[in-house]
Formats: sequence, C-alpha cells, structure tokens
Amino acid sequence: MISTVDPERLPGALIKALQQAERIVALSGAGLSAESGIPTFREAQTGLWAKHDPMTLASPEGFARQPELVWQWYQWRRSLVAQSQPNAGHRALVELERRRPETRLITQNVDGLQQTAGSAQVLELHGNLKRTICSQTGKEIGEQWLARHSDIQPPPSPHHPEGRARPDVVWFGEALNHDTLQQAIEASQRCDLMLVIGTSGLVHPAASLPLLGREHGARLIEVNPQTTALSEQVDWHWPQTSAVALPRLIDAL
Ligand code: BV8
Repeated sequence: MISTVDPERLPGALIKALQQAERIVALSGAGLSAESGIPTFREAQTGLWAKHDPMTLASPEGFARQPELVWQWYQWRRSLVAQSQPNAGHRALVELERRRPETRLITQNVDGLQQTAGSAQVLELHGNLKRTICSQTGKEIGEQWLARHSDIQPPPSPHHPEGRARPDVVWFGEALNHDTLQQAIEASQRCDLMLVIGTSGLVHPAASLPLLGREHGARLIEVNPQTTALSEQVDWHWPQTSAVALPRLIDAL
C-alpha cells in the first residue's frame, strides 16, 4: 500500500521525522534536474534522439557499434547541461547540508548541477558527463586536446593508440566506481532519514540504496509527482515536484 500524502499539507509524523533526523541522505535521480530543463532519462528524448533507446546509447556495446552517434548524443546532453542552471530543488539540498552537516548527497545524475548549486561533496554514482576519459585506459582527456581533435567524432585518445574519447559516466553493464558505491552504501546504512528524489527506482545498484536504508531503520520520504518502483517501500510518497517540495522541506526543518 502506497502512503501518498497531501502535497499541500504534510502529516505531522513526516515533519517530526524530518525535524528529529540527524543523518539525512538525499538520493536523487533525473527528476531533480527536470526543472532545470534537462529531460529525464526515460522521457522521450527530443529531436534526433527520439528514435534511439537511451539504454542502447548508454552502453559499451552501443558505443562500440555507433561511436559517432553516442559521442554526438553526449555532446548534445553536454550542451543542454551547459545552458542549464541548478533549480530550487538543488539549492534546497545545499541549504539542507548547511543546516544538517551530516547530510550526504548521493546522485544518479551525471549533469553536475548539484555541485554547481554549491554542494562540495556529492557521491556521483554514475559519473559526470562533463569529464571525458580514454575508452581504453580510463585516463582523463583535457578540453584542449578535444578541441584540437574535434574534427574527428569521437576524438582519438592521447593515452592509447586504440583509445577513443568517451564521457566519464557509468554505462549499463559497467561497474560503478567501487569507492563511490561503498561510501553510498555506508551512508545509506547509517542514515536515519532518506529522501528519495526524482528517480523511477529502476536502475541498480542505486535503486537498492533506499531498501538498505530502510533495513537499517531509516524513514523514507519519496519526492516524485508519480509513484515508482520504490513507492511501496517508502514511509511517505509526496506527490510533488522537487523544486517545489524541497524548499518546503527546508522550511519545515
Ligand atoms: C551494473 C549514466 C554490474 C549514463 C546511467 C535486472 C535487475 C537489476 C539490475 C539489472 C538487471 N539487468 C541489468 C541490470 C543492471 C543494470 C540495471 O539496473 N538495469 C535496469 C535498467 C534493469 N545496471 C547496470 O548496468 C549498472 N551496472 O549493474 O554493473 C557489474 C558489476 C561488475 C562488473 C560489471 C558490471 C550501471 C547502471 C548505470 C547506468 N547509467 N547513467 C547516462 O546518463 O548517459 S543510469 C541512468 O538512469 C541515469 O543516470 C538516470 O539517472 C538513471 C536512473 O534513472 P532515473 O534517474 O530514475 O531517471 P528516470 O528518467 O528513470 O526517472 C525520472 C523520475 O523523475 C521519474 O520517476 C519521474 O516521475 C520523476 N520526475 C520527473 N519530473 C520530476 C520528477 N521528480 C521530481 N520532480 C520533478 N520535477
């Protein structure tokens, strides 16, 4: 049974759990950046990409099969991010960190908007598309090299003769960075309240973190206009957008 709350009148028990929480984890997904104008992962991508399945493009097989198309998809997403600003939801999470210094921010997003909003420590489970690495060695490739070789898409790598430039993101079928995942697991096990913000809860291992928190006694508040794969597991489903909900959450602290 999903306990959906009245978006305009939060139950006292939710507010109490929020006020008493000392170790809050915020797990965010693409929905947090939606109000910054960045399409979510499963929404139909606009224009050229409508006919491509993001799951195929965001995979090593997809890159091996169509490197130019995948490179251009990320170039398009990078340009979207470059034109986007953090929204009130990102800023509310920065304020949450200020009010509750033990807060840990974990994101599935690769747009870096939470850091742009001012957060110093964000666990980026799926990497960050602003960084480019060598497809063979994983070493970072600098912007100057990329600019000098932009006539070839994707540009070659300076680190390996067969290497190509690729975004520093975790594709489907690739392992997450071990340390980042370990820190996210530990934070989820330690927290006493987890905010699950703007995620469909379909991608693992990220989607297992709320369940881990719950197993260790955390209360879960989901902020999402829709119900999701996680809604049955949370204590409260708040059917509200994150740019509206998160500032209200700060006001209730
Ligand atoms: C791995 C980077 C192992 C790339 C991404 C079967 C069961 C369980 C797992 C699997 C399985 N089969 C395969 C797997 C593994 C697979 C997986 O989970 N597949 C799923 C889809 C079935 N996982 C992996 O492959 C992971 N790796 O398991 O490795 C391994 C171990 C050792 C050695 C080798 C391998 C890697 C997964 C990472 C994939 N990379 N991103 C890129 O971005 O280009 S995931 C991608 O999806 C994005 O990061 C995105 O963030 C993420 C999750 O999606 P959401 O964030 O939830 O976004 P979505 O669009 O789905 O939902 C948006 C939500 O926001 C909606 O609910 C909407 O209602 C809401 N919303 C909209 N507007 C708002 C809002 N909410 C609030 N406010 C709003 N305004």
